[in-house]
Parts: sequence; C-alpha cells; structure tokens
Amino acid sequence: MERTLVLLKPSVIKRGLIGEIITRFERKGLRIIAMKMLWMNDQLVEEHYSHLKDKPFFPNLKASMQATPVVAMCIEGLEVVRVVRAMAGVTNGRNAAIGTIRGDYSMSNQQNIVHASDGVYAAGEEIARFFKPEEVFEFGDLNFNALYAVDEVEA
Ligand code: FUP
Repeated sequence: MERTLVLLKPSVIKRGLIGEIITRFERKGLRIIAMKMLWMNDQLVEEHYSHLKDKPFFPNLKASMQATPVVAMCIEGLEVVRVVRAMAGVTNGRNAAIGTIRGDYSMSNQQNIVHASDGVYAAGEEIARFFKPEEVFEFGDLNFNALYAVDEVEA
C-alpha cells in the first residue's frame, strides 16, 4: 500500500483547524499510520525545502514553517500520493479549486495549510525524514473491504 507525508502547517495550528483537516483525510478513506507534533528546526526546513533554498521567498517560508510546531502524518492508501495532492489542490490557495483543502481554507501562496509529497520517491524520503521506522505503524487490513474492491487491495 502506498504512503505519503502530510504536514499541517503553522497556520493550521494557529487557526485551530487541526481536527478539521485531519477529518478530511479520514473521511476520504485514508489511513493515518503515523502522526506527531514537532518544531521544524533549521536543518529540517532546509532539507525539506532544499529545492527552494535559492528562492527570494525562502527566508519567509522558513520563518512561516517555524512559527509554531507542525503536525506530521504518514498516510496510507491506494495511489495515496496522487490522491492527497488532488485533495490539497494547487500551491496558491487563491488559485486552488473550491472543494480542495487549499481552496477551502487558504487565501495564500505560502500559508497554504498542508504540505503533501509530490511523488512516490519523494514520499519515501520525506517519511524517513520525519519518522523513525518504529513510529510508523502496521495494523493489518482492518476495514479494507469497506474501502476497496478485493482485487484492488490484492493488486
Ligand atoms: P507544493 O508542492 O504545492 O507545496 O509547492 P512547492 O514545493 O512549489 O512550494 C513549497 C512551498 O513554498 C509552498 F507550500 C509555499 C511556498 N511558496 C511560497 O512561499 N512562495 C511561492 O511563490 C511559491 C511557494
């Protein structure tokens, strides 16, 4: 089963939206298999956003990610990387479609509620960056038969 990393950014913590955003992933039928609150130190922000470190907005981005702790989650499901990116919507909340998380909760390019891994390879790296192996839980198939067709889960 595929896995992705989601971060609830400081604007979520400041606005008291942690529960609302988590609920959207649970309602979709995705499974949270790891979760913690943590401060992102300089090294963690610089690694996580290394592709943006030369951008003029990087200092502001870094400060915004360190304004409060973040909530990190590892989420599991079929094609979950693509599904969660679709749920998040495009980067800028003002452009994100209504019905997406950013489209429903954000008016900003930077205070855009969630981070979601942008590919399966990146997801593996990001999960390992935020979680030790023993912090990611395996708990059997539970309600898979309510969420997926049998042949989808076996595939
Ligand atoms: P995304 O994959 O949608 O999170 O987008 P990026 O990796 O391109 O950007 C990561 C973060 O950089 C965004 F979530 C917010 C921030 N950003 C800005 O602050 N200004 C910009 O012009 C673009 C991105």
